[in-house]
Amino acid sequence: MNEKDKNKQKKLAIGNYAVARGAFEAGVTVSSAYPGTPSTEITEFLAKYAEVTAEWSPNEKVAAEVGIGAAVAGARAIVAMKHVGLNVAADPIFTASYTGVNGGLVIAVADDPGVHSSQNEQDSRYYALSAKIPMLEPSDSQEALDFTRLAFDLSERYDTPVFIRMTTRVAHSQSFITEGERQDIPLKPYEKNADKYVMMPAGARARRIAVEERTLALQKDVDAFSINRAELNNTDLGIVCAGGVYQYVKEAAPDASVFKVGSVYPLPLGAVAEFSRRVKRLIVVEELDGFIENALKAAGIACEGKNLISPTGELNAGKVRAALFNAAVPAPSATVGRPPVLCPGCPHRGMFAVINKLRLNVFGDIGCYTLGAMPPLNALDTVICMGASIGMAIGAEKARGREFAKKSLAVIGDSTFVHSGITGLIDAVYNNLNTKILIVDNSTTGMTGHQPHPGTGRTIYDEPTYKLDFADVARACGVKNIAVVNALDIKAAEAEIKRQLSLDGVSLIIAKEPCALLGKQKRPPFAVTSGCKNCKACVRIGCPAIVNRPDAPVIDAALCSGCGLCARVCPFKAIAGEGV
Ligand SMILES: Cc1ncc(C[n+]2csc(CCOP(=O)(O)OP(=O)(O)O)c2C)c(N)n1
Repeated sequence: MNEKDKNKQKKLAIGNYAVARGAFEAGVTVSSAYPGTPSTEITEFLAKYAEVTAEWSPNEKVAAEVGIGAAVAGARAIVAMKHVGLNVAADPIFTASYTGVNGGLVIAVADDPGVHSSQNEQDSRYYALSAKIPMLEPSDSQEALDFTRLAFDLSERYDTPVFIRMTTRVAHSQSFITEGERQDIPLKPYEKNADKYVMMPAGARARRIAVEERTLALQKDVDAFSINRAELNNTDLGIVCAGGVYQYVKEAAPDASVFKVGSVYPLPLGAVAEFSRRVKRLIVVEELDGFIENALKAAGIACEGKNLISPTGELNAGKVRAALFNAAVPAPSATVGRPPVLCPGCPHRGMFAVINKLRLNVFGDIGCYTLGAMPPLNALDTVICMGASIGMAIGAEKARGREFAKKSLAVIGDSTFVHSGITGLIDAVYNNLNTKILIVDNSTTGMTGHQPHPGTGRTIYDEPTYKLDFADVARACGVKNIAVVNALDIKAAEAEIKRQLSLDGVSLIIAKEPCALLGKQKRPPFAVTSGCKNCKACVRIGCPAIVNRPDAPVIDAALCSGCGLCARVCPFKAIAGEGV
């Protein structure tokens, strides 16, 4: 094929598409995940292949178990999650390292340096080290495709799950890929093998030795993997790097010699040692912690790294240039920062207006409703991780007593309640507490782009399925005080929340109203009338459609979704529209 024909076959793709494509080409038949930025699209793309059965699982632990089960049953399987999802899935994954696989198993994990859309900036590479699971890190979309294919081969060759580590930039940046053919990988036989798959102490002790042997074998072979390569150039400076950082290094230091690490665990220590002997000065350029640097130093390879480069935040070519050559750090671009806000018409907004009016202690959770913590609502006291609202409300009640619970609320989204809220609810009932819980049910996983979940009654393929009823769940868990309110009818919701707070025992209030961006929620816009006294009550709900002019607020008709919340909070009935 000539160059022109080859170029014709190239297409632009984001890294996450390339991971999905690589898995497809590797013959994957099972894909499971819980959504999370920046990993979500991997599974959305995989669901488009007829040869793959994909699912949104209720959380990452279940997703990992589905993948492990599929691999043990002989299929090639891929599980995807964001970095914090790996915390949730860590339990099965650590032991799957012991059992090994049958069909290949790849776990794609996407880190978020710079905390663009997460609650922390943790570095997943430590999971590879700690669980003794190989981890490959691509630096662009073509590598994302190729490394994913390779990961399946390694998984089967070394009998281990394999991580693909993505970061926000690689996951969401577009670069050219050339697609290949799908491999025809027959299902491997299902074999009963309790010594390998039943991890009781005696069996686990034996498999623990197998893990060490596998790690030694990998460590021996990894220097020769072609994904680890030295690019010799000017030998005054040698740089070791991996993943997206490789692109920054090539731009910032085009003349330097570079060792590009493809497998961040195990690291190609022999090959890097060889490289280090050829260069005068060796610097590890890596985002987040000095993971590679520390490993090199432990192996006796002298290098620099975190003495020059911050362990916090996302790197870019400018920052790398500044660190390597003592250059000035380029000024950030002149774009005006826009803090995230709840959308116009978001049903969560009304609930926060009520919560603020009642002056409650609020244990928050993760989802669009986390934005209730932003001004002018400032309605959340805590946000830690998915599901934590209920557990933390329980802890606060234990610390401060039952009456404190009657002035407190755990606020949790519908997807988050399924993900990891139900066990907290059971805890509250089991321990005879007063915990008050508000599910803000907008019928979708809003934050990550509208994925369905078990409470929506739709699958990843938009097929109908059993719709989990949260009131039924609560009843089955032993909750006596259950109420369902309309999230837009804030007067009735306020009365019900007040009533529930006054009751003894656990309460679950479900505030229902679909996300304003779902389907056709748009109603005719509202408008401020001449009765406005400019009291700013409507401005305080923080709707982006309300423009705070000095003489009187104005509603931007192009942004207004017609939810009517502003009209409901207006004490002078000076906002007109339909239905209020
Ligand atoms: C362990 C973990 N997995 C995934 C995410 C990504 N994530 C943040 S919020 C969220 C769910 C939000 O859905 P929901 O609770 O229904 O609230 P909504 O955004 O719709 O208001 C997800 C998947 C995360 N932060 N942590």
